[in-house]
Parts: sequence; C-alpha cells; structure tokens
Amino acid sequence: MKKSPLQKARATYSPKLPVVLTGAVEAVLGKPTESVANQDEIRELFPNTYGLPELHFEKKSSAARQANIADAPINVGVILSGGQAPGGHNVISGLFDGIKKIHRDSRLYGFLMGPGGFVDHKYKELTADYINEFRNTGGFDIIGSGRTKLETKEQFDKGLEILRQLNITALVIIGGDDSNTNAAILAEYYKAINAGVQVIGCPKTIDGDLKNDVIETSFGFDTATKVYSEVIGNIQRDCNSAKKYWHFVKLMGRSASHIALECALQCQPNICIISEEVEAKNMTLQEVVNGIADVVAARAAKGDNYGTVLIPEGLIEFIPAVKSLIAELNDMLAARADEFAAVPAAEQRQWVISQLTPANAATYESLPAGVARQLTLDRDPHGNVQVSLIETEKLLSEMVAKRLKDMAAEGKFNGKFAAQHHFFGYEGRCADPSNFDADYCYGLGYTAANLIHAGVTGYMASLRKLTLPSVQWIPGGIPVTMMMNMERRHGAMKPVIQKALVKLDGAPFLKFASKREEWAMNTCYTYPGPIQYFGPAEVCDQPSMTLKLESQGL
Ligand code: FBP
Repeated sequence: MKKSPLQKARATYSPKLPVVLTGAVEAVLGKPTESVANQDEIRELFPNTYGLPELHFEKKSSAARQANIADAPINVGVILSGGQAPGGHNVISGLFDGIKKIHRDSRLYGFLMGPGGFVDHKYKELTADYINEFRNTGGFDIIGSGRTKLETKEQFDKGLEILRQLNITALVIIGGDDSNTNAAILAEYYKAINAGVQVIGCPKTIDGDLKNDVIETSFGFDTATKVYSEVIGNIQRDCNSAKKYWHFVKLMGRSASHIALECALQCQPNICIISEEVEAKNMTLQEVVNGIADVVAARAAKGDNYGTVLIPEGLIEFIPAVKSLIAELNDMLAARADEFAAVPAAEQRQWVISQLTPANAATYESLPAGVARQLTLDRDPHGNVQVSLIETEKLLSEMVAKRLKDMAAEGKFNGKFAAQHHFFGYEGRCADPSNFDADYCYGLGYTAANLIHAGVTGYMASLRKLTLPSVQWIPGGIPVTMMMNMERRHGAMKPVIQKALVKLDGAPFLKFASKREEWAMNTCYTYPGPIQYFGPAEVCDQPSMTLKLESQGL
C-alpha cells in the first residue's frame, strides 16, 4: 500500500499512555452502582450484572508487581459497531498491546464488518504486522464495521459457537449507545448461562452523545469536530471575502447537537441552531426559519448580505410537532411494516395520512413531500430515522428565502439573499485521529485489556480527567447498567443507555448563548485551521472546547 509522507510520519507516533497503565495495575473497586433511572426495571432485567461497582486502576505496589502477568494467554475478540469514528484503529492497537503485555501469547481476533461478522463467524486474526499498518490512522477498515443489531438469543448463541471454537474468553464491543446497550445485554446473557465469556464496551461515536458523569466523552468527537471546524473556518473566510453568500451548513450528529455546538464555539458563526433548545422552547419549524430570516434582515440593514448558519443534522426530530409525528410513525411502522410495504409507492403518502391521528396527520401534510416521505423510509437497524438523508440545510434556506420575500413586501427586508449549502459528516468520520483521540483511543483499548485481566464483565472502558495531559488520565471501568434507563423503542419499553443531549444549563451551551447575539450581528469568525499532529502542545494536544467547558469545576 503506497503511503503519503504524512502517513509515514504519523505511523511513528507513540500514543501517550496514562502513567498508571505503564506498569502492573490493580483494580480498586468503588461503591455498588444504580442505573440513572428506572432502577427496579433495570435490576430485574440484569440480575447478574446490575449494581456492580465502578472501578479504577492504580499502579501496583512494587512488592506485588509480578502478579500482573497472567498464567495463561487470553484470546480476545473485537467488534467495531456502527458509524466510523476517528481512533478505532488505536483502540484495537491498544487492546492488542495490552493483552500481549498481560501474556505474550495472547491472541486477538477481529470480527469482520461489525456484529454481523460475529454472528456469521467471519473473522480475522489480528497479528502485530497487520496491526502496525493501522496505528494512528483513521477509518475502521482494519476489520470493517456494520450496523447489524446484536439482540437475539439466537445471535448470542451463534456468536458463542465461534468464541468457543477460537477459545475466546472476552469480547470487546466498540460502539455507540445502542451497541453498548447490546453489549450489556450480551454480558448479562453470557453470565446467566455461565458461558465463561466477558464482554467489555468502548465509547465510540463522533456524535458525542455517549457521555455522562463517568464517561467524559466518546472517541472520535474531538477529531471530527476539528475537521468540520477547519472547513467551516475556510468557508467563513470565503464568505467574508466575497461577502455575497449565506452558507447553510448541516453537521452530522443524528440526534444531539454537540457537534454543531462545538463547531460554533470553535468558529463563531452568525447563527447556530441547537435542536435541544428548539425542543425546550417548543418551537415550530416556521419559528426557526423566522429567527434565521430576522438575522439575515438585520445584517442586510448594515449592508452585510452574507453569513453562516450551522444546522444540526437531528434538528427535524426535535421540533415538537415533528417529534410527535415520528414517534407515532415509529410505532405504526414497527407494527405494520408489511402492510405499509404493500401499499403502492404513489399511494403511501395518502395511506400514512389516513392512519395517523389528526394532529400528526396535519404536521405530516405540512412538510415538504420529500421530507415527509423520508420520515417513513430507511430506518437503521435500531429503528432510528436516518436523518442524515434529510436535506435540512436546503429545506431551511428555501423557507428563509420565502420568508424574506414576505418581509421585503412588508418593507422589512431590503437586501440580497443567495444561499450555498453544505453537509459535513462523512468528511470527518475517518480522519486520522487528533493527538487527543490517538491517545484516548489507545488508552481505552489498553484499559479494556486490563478490565479483561481483572475478570469483570458488563463494563465500559473509561479514562477520566481528560483535560489533563494524557499521561495523567485515570483508567478504569464503569458498569454499563449504571448508564441505563427505560425508553420506548419499536413500540415497546426497552433498557437503553441514556443518550446525552446538549444541556441547556451546561457550560458549553451557556458560553454559546452568551455570545451568539454578538456573533449574529458582527462578523467575529475564527479560523481554527487543520488538525496539527506535530508541534507545540497548545496547538496539537488541545481537547475539544466542549470537554474543557464541561470539565470546569470538576
Ligand atoms: P454512530 O452513532 O453509530 O457512531 O454513528 C453516528 C453517525 O455518524 C451519525 O452522525 C449519522 O447520522 C449516522 O452515523 C450516519 O449513518 P450511516 O453511516 O449509516 O450513513
């Protein structure tokens, strides 16, 4: 494989491992835990893995040093699940190095193309030479990823066959909230049947919504937002040079607006919509549009017929009326998928309208036909609407143009409005990890190896104190059941890891809210520039602003 000069140089980077992990460690157990909500239901569903204690690793005293080496090798399986996120290859490298340190004959097997490879027995042994090709690189191509939902007893039993065949006694699942939920269910099942297989999770997703009091961030968020911020900065320079376009930029993040918020903090655009605020204020789509149009008109009055608008991918689902519509559609389509599929495509719109309750039918009818149709199609295997396929940036700019026309007729807008559209998502998901993500991921993998050695199951690898230099991070494990609550999925209540949405009383949002009026009217763009891998720490090793602001006071 031909490598670019940067690829070659980057391959030599040694992730900075937390100092605790550089020698023999011991697991220090904390207090028993409770789930974040619905404790009785979750306890009943996870009788073997509920209430486990948090744990963290400390360096072993010198007297006990030798004992960290296992008597026998450990065979471990690893799965990459869901959307790509920068750093996945380093999790696998860290896991590999970690289990080799514990016993040099340990082996690592990667299941191919996500959980599907586990069920279908498609795997590859990951050797040192093979792994070396992928260190510090972006992407998940080392073994591939997939969105097969691992949830049935048949799948678990089928997977167990291959684990037994390869003598694998621990499985590491690298995924987002849904995949880690399923990892917890698998851990519970294997424990219940005494399968002798540990299951460990790792927090992955560029969306940044798998985090809580104990998991400070998911990996990939840092790099992806830096890539998007670079490009938004470039667009803002262009915008400020030509002074003739309004740029509507949609940013990935299926549900939460963390990515848009982080990019806003980095780039200081004129407008950034935060879905969680739209929901809290019970805003309609038209009110969101009016808000944008007001800023366009106010800037035009100063002679500034240009600007930037950041739009979170998940916005449409947070508009309360649309949210209620999607909830009804989810339940209806889950229960009557075959009936819906049998309706000819040309008649599906009318069929859906006739089946919905009046308020939701009215909302459905009011949406542009393309958007409405999208809401009935293409759910991912977890039942989520694929919001990345909805062109919200175009929808909003078209509605803003219409609104400005009305305002012009009323004498409230006297300017020009020309829009450009962008969607940034896939551009950042496979970027070479920033130093933060390279270190974080390698450390997570290494921590997972130590959790396996500690004999636990149903835990997620964790590193804490992430705004300190990476050598000072604190490795440990968090019982996954601790992050769970009950939510409605596919028409039924299910135990799931609680998704972290943007908190409107949290430091990142408050910082943004305190600045946005100034950013709207004045041109205060910042230009973060590309990720730097080599150079001074203040340029290369900075964590996201979200993480920094959230950690204040910790
Ligand atoms: P995960 O939650 O699996 O990490 O994926 C996140 C994400 O990148 C979202 O931001 C986006 O909506 C979705 O994946 C796109 O999915 P796909 O890769 O299937 O197009």
